[in-house]
Amino acid sequence: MNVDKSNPVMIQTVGAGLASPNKADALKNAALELGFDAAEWVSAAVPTSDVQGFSSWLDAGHQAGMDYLEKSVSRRADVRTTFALAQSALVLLVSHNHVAPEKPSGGTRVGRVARYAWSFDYHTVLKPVLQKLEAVAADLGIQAKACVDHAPILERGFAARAGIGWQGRSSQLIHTKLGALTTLAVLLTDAEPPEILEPHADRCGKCVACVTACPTDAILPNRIVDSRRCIAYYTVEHRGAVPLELRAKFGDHLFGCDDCLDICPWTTHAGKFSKLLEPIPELVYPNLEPWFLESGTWFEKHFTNTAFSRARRKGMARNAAIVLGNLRDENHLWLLGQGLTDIGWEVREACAWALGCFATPTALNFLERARTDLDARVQTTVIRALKLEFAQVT
Ligand code: B12
Ligand code: SF4
Ligand code: SF4
Repeated sequence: MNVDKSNPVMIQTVGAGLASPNKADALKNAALELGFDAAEWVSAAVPTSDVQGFSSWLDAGHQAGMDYLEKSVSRRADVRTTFALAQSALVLLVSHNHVAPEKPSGGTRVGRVARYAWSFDYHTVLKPVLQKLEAVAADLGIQAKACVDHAPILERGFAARAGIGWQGRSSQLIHTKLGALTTLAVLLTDAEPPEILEPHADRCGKCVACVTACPTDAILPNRIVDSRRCIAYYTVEHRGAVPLELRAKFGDHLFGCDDCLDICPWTTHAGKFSKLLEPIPELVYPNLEPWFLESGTWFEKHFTNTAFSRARRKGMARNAAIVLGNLRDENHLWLLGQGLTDIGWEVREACAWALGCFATPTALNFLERARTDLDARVQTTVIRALKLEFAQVT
């Protein structure tokens, strides 16, 4: 992939011109008052080295099936393609280091959900707050456009250059007080950046805890993540079947994965707080049963404005089947038997694998009935399961 080898994109001063330190401070303070846990200014120029780093990551295929990333290189290289007036950015950080709520009663509630998905979708929750911040900026005579995740911006690069934290070995942005469990947002503005902090020093030292904790060895030596091995990728973004060789390593990860963030000493020392994002018990401990029993329409209605909606019912039922296979609790066999008749081939295939993990008479009985599944992908897994190829011994 070709990228511009010239210097960082030079952005001409237009629009609001020099932001007086007072205006810059006022906007930063407004962000903190609105509930963001940290905010720092940075220039909107993107260094060529970051674009090259992103391009090499793509060239190596680390984006797995996230094809949309490949189409966005030039837009990521110059944020003026997102906001023509961009001169500077106020980088915003919000903690999702929640205290776990109480578990609701009833249903089948097993499997771990990553903390960012414990609250209503952060894109939706943060939108009105960011709109308020845009309005404050307008009152200060600054034009601004807020971006959270969806815009083609190398957000962690912006955050690191703003000095708000550093990219740890996990590739996550780490903040000394908030740790690694944070969400990033960027407010692009037409103000010339005020005095900018030095990029944060790397505070990983000799620690390699995140690399060791990753169940699937997805963190590479050069501080990047290979999505083709990452549980967060498979459980959130990936459609279809999950590679067989990774499934046992998923353990009880139902949606997303925080293993490399939880283990980080900066997270373990961080206080637990989340002002803007509130955990919802039904998202922290979801009942897996309706994912096997109800329709996609039911799912969309119940999980609208949640991160689960990205994986859809079929993705969540597939993830649940893998968790149930890894847990091997006989009380869950009926759900996997039910899943063998699912409309989605990926759900039936994952259930066949999971029943193969049990390899008990009841599980094999369910599998016998699925031998004639019309989908070749499902049938292959059923036959392998019946040959006890997936049987897990404890
Ligand atoms: C694609 C994506 C993923 C992918 C790939 C993850 C990855 N590490 O790249 C998958 C689906 C696996 C994923 C998982 C998760 N994600 Co994600 N993801 C993104 C997304 C949309 C793009 C990230 C990206 O561009 N990756 C490609 C790599 C190469 O980019 P990068 O890590 O930012 O690399 C920069 C530098 O390393 C540098 N660089 C890279 N190589 C080199 C080489 C050289 C020589 C140089 C100089 C520089 C350099 O350039 C890059 C740009 O600055 C961002 C949102 C956004 N728009 O940025 C969220 C984002 C990174 N994700 C986020 C989160 C929370 C997660 C999860 C924790 C969710 C979960 N609990 O399940 C996991 C964490 C996994 C992990 N350890 O990274 C947050 C991170 C917040 C933070 N504090 O850092 C973001 C910023 C979303 C947000 N708005 O909050 N994610
Ligand atoms: S999110 Fe999980 S699977 Fe992905 S890199 Fe971190 S620990 Fe590994
Ligand atoms: S766990 Fe250790 S190596 Fe990984 S990001 Fe945290 S401090 Fe850095």
